[in-house]
Amino acid sequence: PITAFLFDLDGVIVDTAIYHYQAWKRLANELGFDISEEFNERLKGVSRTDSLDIILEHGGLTLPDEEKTQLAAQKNQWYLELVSRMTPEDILPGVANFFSQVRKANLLTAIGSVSKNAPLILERIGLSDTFDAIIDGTKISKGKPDPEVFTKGAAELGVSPAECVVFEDAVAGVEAGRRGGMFVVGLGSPDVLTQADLVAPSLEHLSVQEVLDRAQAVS
Ligand code: G16
Ligand code: MG
Repeated sequence: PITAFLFDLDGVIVDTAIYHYQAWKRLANELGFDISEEFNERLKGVSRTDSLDIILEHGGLTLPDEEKTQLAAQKNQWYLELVSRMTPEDILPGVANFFSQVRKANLLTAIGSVSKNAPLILERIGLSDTFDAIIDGTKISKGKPDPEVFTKGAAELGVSPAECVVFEDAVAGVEAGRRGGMFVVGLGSPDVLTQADLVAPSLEHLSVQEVLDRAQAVS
């Protein structure tokens, strides 16, 4: 049976994806090129250093590690300026309602985010005490699409991967959940999240029962 739900943070519970995009775009612009929203899909769920590598390659730049460290720090500073203004009102539509269904169903919950800023964001939006486990960028060595962030979440909850459902908005995150042996709900466009077991536009468009029925049908 399904006993646990593992949630990505950025793009699933809050729309920090837009802030990441704004900060990376600003960095690219300073380096003399631009990134599009379509290009940005490749950065979702990908670690800070891997994202920078993808952006630099896109701009045709090769830089020494020292400079890359500096650029990543600059991006994070801009990103934190945007994040520091967040409040519980930034929680995405449908999340509160979905979580109250999750509680009624007695499911275990975890956050699976590769962001090192995940605890700060959870604090800003008032959800620090909502989850049974929080796996963030400081607890993992491999970012998505590696399954580590979700397999660690399952381990910390004391459940097997087959008992878990992953909720993800990113191509890399969907792949991570699938590689971890979990049922994956993609939140976004079915044209983008082609590997997901089930796709909905957002948590607002899903009920817990519907997810459990679909996940249990394949297990
Ligand atoms: C998030 C974002 C990524 C970001 C990564 C690292 O992952 O989707 O765009 O690059 O975290 O974040 P930070 O620079 O804050 O450590 P997730 O797993 O929450 O979607
Ligand atoms: Mg995400």
